[in-house]
Amino acid sequence: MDVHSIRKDFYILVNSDLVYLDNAASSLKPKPVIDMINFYNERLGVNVHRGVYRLSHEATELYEGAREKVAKLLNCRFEEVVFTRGTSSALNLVASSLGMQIIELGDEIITSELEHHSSMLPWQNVARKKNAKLVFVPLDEDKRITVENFKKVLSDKTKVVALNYISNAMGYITPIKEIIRLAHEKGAIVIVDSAQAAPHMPIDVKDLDCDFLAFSGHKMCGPTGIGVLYGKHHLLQTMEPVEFGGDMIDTVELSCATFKETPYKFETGTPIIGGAIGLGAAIDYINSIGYDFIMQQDNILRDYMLQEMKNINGITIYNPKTDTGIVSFNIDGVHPHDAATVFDQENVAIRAGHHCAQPLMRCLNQVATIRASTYFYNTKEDIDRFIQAIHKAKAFFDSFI
Ligand code: 7TS
Repeated sequence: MDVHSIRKDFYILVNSDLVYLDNAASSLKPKPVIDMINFYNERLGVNVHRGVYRLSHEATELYEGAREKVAKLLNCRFEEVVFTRGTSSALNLVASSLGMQIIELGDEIITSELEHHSSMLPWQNVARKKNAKLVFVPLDEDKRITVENFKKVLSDKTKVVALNYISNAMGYITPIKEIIRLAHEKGAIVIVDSAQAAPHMPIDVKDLDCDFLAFSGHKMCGPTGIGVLYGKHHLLQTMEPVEFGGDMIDTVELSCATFKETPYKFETGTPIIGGAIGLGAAIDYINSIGYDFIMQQDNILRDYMLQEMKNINGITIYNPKTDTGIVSFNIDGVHPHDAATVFDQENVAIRAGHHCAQPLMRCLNQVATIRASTYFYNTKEDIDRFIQAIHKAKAFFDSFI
């Protein structure tokens, strides 16, 4: 696999000198995905599940075909794939539906300070409404979730465990399989936030044995506005819908209604048709690249980036032992948002901020960090330009001292 030929699929990479290192926020979108979304809009453009005419039948086949692609990607059943707007809405769906049904006074919900807000806040809400307790896995000295520390908070009161698979701010891979095994011994339900994992590593939900898992299309070469909630079939069946209206019903009386089977009872109204079809194309694209290549690129670029960054005095790296291509750092004495303006002048796109992980920022004693995050289309030359931008930012702000 040749990175330079892969880059030709990305308009911005060919037609500008952009160094794109904000992949943890969103990936770039390749031409085959854009073509497929255009195909739906231009050639079909109609609603699904109204299959009396040919166009609608074709759109339905593509929409449901995308669900099949997701099922194959995750190694689950077709009925276990619910399309959502993204990871956030998938995680909210589990909490608002299952969470509100099963959590009772005094129950414990385990999460961590390493979570993206989307993995933590839906459970904060459930805990507040049900007088349950949120319990946080103590992070180790590197701010990692470990099995050992998870055991310290797991108890007979644990009903739900909501954790990330890969941290968006630190790039750590959570030892989730062992955590799931231990949680199941206590009868707890485990929800895995895989927003950062799905783009970068193969996921087998049968092997993990997770109860729920969520990810977004836009971080893995797909469009914005589409995501997936995987749920074990028997659990999805027990869950009540949280949105009511078109498309999700069987029969409607004036004072009651019955609902379709999962996943359709959770996909209210006209679904995210173009989004799902685009996600299907993104899965095909990722499969054509291959997770082996993606992980190899992440490792090569991570090692090179860290090696080069360690040679620079006056920067603090918060996750020098990152497992992925996500590196969080600050230039000593410079606010990350100020530094970000210099990166932008160099046409190097990184993210400066709290990364929707304010509790983690507090653990790091920072208000924000600069985060560089790679994907398979990045090159060592990109990292060189990024390193130069750090030097420029340092020189610029040093001149004020
Ligand atoms: N969980 C993790 C681990 C994430 O990284 C993100 C998005 C989400 C959940 C929410 O996904 P969404 O598609 O619903 O927004 N993370 C980031 C980020 O790190 N920078 O911008 C978005």
